[in-house]
Amino acid sequence: MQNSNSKEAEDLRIYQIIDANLDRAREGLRVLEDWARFGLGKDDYVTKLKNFRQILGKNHLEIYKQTRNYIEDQCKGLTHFEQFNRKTPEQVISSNASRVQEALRVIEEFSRLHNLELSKIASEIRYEIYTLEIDLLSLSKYKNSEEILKENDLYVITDPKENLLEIIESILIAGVKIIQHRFKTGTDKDHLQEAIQIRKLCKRHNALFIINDRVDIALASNADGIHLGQDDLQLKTARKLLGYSKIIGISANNEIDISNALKEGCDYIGIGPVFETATKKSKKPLGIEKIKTLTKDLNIPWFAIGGVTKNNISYLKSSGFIKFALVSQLMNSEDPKEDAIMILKELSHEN
Ligand code: TZP
Ligand code: MG
Repeated sequence: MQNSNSKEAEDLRIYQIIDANLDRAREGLRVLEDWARFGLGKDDYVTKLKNFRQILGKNHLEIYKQTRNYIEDQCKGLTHFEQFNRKTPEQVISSNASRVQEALRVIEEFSRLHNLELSKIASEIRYEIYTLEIDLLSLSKYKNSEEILKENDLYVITDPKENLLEIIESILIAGVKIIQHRFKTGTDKDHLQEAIQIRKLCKRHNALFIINDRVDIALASNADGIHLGQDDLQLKTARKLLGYSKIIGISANNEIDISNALKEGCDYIGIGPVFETATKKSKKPLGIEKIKTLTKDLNIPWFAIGGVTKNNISYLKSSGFIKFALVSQLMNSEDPKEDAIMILKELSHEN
């Protein structure tokens, strides 16, 4: 049987553990809260995280605080090399969410005997943090993709080519930041394999990778988003399957389709064909004036598509168009890198 002195000493050691872990959990929550606030501007998540911090603060009893230096902590100031590897906000979110989860688990275990209320609170918050971590990561990924779409005016779509990967690599080196994989013939197996390879190249160059038509291939290749035409899956179905971390783009060429796409929450629109194009012979060109009318109140990114070339892009720009999507100009180019550099220069904001 434990005598009363050793029981008291044990309690103090437990209180010290709880004290340290309440601090740890609250610090980690603060990191997540600040990212939700300044990084994402998500008030609902800020409120939730603040509330967790306050609940833990209220339960940080004086008896725990008084044990802070009860036993000298020999491990104080120890760091782990992984701490220095955290470069992106996503890494910071993941490691701080883990920090909170671990600290809460320790509190849950050690407070069970003498403070069941705190043990239950720690357990409840820990479960909420598992979901919240995924939400914050999805929101961060989505925000990053949204920014790439907003900041870049050239969107390149692929065509089947023997040396497709080479072409893509050279235009990524040139500075293209948005690639759509358009794969209309061939097997699903080849489709996915090619998508995975392009995805790797895009990731290396920090470029957005979008899949045309196929939500399953987008998921399997871990693409950043999907592009859907009017005959493809509906946006709301794609959203259900893809979740909120992925970009969804829509092809639209009339008022109704544009208005529906906006209502359903699409992230960008491809509008065209501007001119006649061999890549999509079946579609009647809209022409510049019609596109101007369709887009006059549009306040999400939209890309003019169809017959856009290095020779007409500055004219289109002077007509008020800002963003462009193109296939053949770069896919059939003798020198895709040089052409991409030239077009990007043409589209740069200094011009
Ligand atoms: N959607 C409308 S026009 C078009 C698509 C996919 C094809 C554009 O291809 P190109 O070669 O840039 O004219
Ligand atoms: Mg389609």
